[in-house]
Amino acid sequence: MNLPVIILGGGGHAKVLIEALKTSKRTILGITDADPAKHNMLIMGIPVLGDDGAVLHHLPGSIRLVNGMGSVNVPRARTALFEKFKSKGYAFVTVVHPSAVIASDVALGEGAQIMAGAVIQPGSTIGMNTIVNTKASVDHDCSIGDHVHISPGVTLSGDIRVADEVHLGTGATVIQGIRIGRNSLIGAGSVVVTDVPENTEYAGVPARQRASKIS
Ligand code: JB3
Repeated sequence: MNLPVIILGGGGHAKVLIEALKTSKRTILGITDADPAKHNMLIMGIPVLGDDGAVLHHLPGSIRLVNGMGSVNVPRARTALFEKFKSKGYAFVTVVHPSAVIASDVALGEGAQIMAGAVIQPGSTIGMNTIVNTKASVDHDCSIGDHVHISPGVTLSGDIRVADEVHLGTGATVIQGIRIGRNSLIGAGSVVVTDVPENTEYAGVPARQRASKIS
C-alpha cells in the first residue's frame, strides 16, 4: 500500500515534485518549510503544515517523505535534510514522473527523483537522494552516486562514473567513459571530455578546471 507523503521544502523544486506525485496519484499530506511566511499557505493546492517539526507528529511507519529541497552548486543543504530524517527512522520515496523513460534493469536508490522526460538507459544505477531533472539523459552502464543533481537537459553518454554530491549544471554534456570525482561542480553548458578530480569546479567547452576549489 502506498503511504501518504510529506514534502520537505515548498519552493520551486517542490512544485516539480508535486506535479510528478499528483500525476502518479500519490496522496500528499502536506509540505513543511523553514520559512514561517509560507506556513498555512497552499502550494498547488497542498497545505504547508509548518516547519519540519510537523513531520514528527507522524510515526515513521505511517508516512513517507519526499525531499523537496533542490540544489544549485553544492547539494549540502539537501543532503543534510535527507540524512537528518533518515537518522530519525523516516523513509523517503522514490519519485518518478510517468513520462520518464527508465530501462527495466535500472536501480534507483532511496529517495531518487526522476523528473518529466528524463531517460535512463540499461545497466545504469542512480544513488540515494539523487535528482535526474527534467529531460536529462543518463545513457547505458552509468553509475551515479548519492546526493547528485543532474540538472535539466544534462546529457551523459555511456559508462560514466559520477561520485557522490556532484552537481552537473543545466545542459552540461559528458562524453563516454568519463569519471567525475566526489563533491565536484560542472558548470552549465559545459562539455566534459576529461576526467574531473574530486572537490573541483570545471566549466567551458571543452570543460577546464576553474581556479576555485569547492570547500
Ligand atoms: O534547476 C532547477 C530546475 N530547479 C532548481 C532546484 C533543483 O533547486 C530550482 O530552480 C532552485 O534552484 C532549487 O529549488 P528549491 O530548493 O525549491 O529552491 P527555492 O525555490 O529557493 O526553495 C527552497 C525552499 O526550501 C524555500 O521555501 C526554503 O524556505 C525551504 N527550506 C530551506 N531550508 C527548507 C529548509 N524547508 C524545509 N522543510 N526544511 C529546511 O531545512
